[in-house]
Amino acid sequence: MRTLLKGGTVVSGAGMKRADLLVDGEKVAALGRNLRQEADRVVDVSGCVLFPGLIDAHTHFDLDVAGTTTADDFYSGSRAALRGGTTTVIDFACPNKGESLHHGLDLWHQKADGRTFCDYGFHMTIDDWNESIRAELPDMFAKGVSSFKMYMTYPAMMVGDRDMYWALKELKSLGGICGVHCENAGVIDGMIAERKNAGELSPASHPLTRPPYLEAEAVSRLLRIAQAADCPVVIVHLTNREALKEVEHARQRGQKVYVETCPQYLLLDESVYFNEDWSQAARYVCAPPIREKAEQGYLWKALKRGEIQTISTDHCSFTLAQKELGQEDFTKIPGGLPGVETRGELIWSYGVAKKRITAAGMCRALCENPARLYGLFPRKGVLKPGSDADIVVYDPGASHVIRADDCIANVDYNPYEGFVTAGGIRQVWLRGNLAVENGRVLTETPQGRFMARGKCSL
Ligand code: DUC
Ligand code: ZN
Repeated sequence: MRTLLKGGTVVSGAGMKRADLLVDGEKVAALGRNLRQEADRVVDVSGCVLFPGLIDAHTHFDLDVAGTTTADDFYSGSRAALRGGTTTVIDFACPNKGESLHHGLDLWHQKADGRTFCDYGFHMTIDDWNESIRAELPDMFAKGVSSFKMYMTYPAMMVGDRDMYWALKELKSLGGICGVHCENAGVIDGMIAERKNAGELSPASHPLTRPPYLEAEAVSRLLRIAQAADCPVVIVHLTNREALKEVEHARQRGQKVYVETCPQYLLLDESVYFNEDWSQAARYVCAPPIREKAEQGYLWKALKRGEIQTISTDHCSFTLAQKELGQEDFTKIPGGLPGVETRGELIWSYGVAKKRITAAGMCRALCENPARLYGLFPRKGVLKPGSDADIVVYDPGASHVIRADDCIANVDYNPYEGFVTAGGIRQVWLRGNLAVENGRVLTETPQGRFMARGKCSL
């Protein structure tokens, strides 16, 4: 089947150009002005902007957290992702401490295979360091897992400085890349104990016990450990200016550092936690917390200057009933927000349309850079002959209001309720198949494929 998408403007990380796009089967076949090749169908996309399918390199589907399981599994989460223009997710496989990486990988395949609507890959969480985990690493690459994750907080998952150093050294020798959750666990623990002793158990205590400087401290420490290991690293979900400064220092020393941020840090501010209505405040609990409004501007500027490479969501959704597990104690509120369904429209509306970043900058942050960073480029992240025909047809002339009621993720609230979009997603194509049109997911059965990924090329 050959499909010609005619009259649109195609975006890449380098810029925008008017071009028709010919799709043959699952692949992009040609790109150019006034293409005349024979096609089985012609789709008029005039006035629309065509992005490569978006990549969300930070999701948590079907994850056990704080005595409960995320509301979205691979089925509902990936369907919501696709509706939002995301044609590839990279989720975090999480073996428990004491379990093997292979066990974690098998478990994540069981959760995802045959149940995922978009293409998908896995990062592997390293939450333990010993000889048998070290010995498992080469096989992870052979099985298509080329990126890893470590935590500097959360007792169930965190690794200490020595183990992080050894793990990074090993990843350096294997050519792997590692994302790290940076927050200072010890001081946060101390601050939480103080709040609890004072009886201050509402969500307002959440941001106060995880201040931005304790994120910056962990970023600084991680980057010194990475310096010792001579290994590139990714700072995931970076939220603030002081943390960015630590990245700048490391880059000045000659280190390779990649930075990810998320829509919640670009668009929301910490006043959400100070709402008198418990349920309103609790729904925003995530780690790191949402920061002061001033931080948003620093993040947008860093994106514009190319100091932040990617915007992912950290989609980790819980229903309002699940959030109530922490009604008596803010530390028991399961942490995380939904986001996978709204990222593309939000970043266009509040980034591109407001001239904070360009369309090419959005394409770099949501498509090209994650594809390069996580070994998917040029199959994903770009529209050129030979790449997968994953396409988002974006209509900049449309507009709608984001409402939880209209969303299909398995959550009964939306952190961006009432946000007005500039433009909207008209169509989403997954490997040459029209998968979403005007907000409706057309495919009834999950068509997503596991993506065995190569090494970082960013
Ligand atoms: N932060 C969250 O809020 N939830 C999931 C994992 C994380 O790092
Ligand atoms: Zn996360």
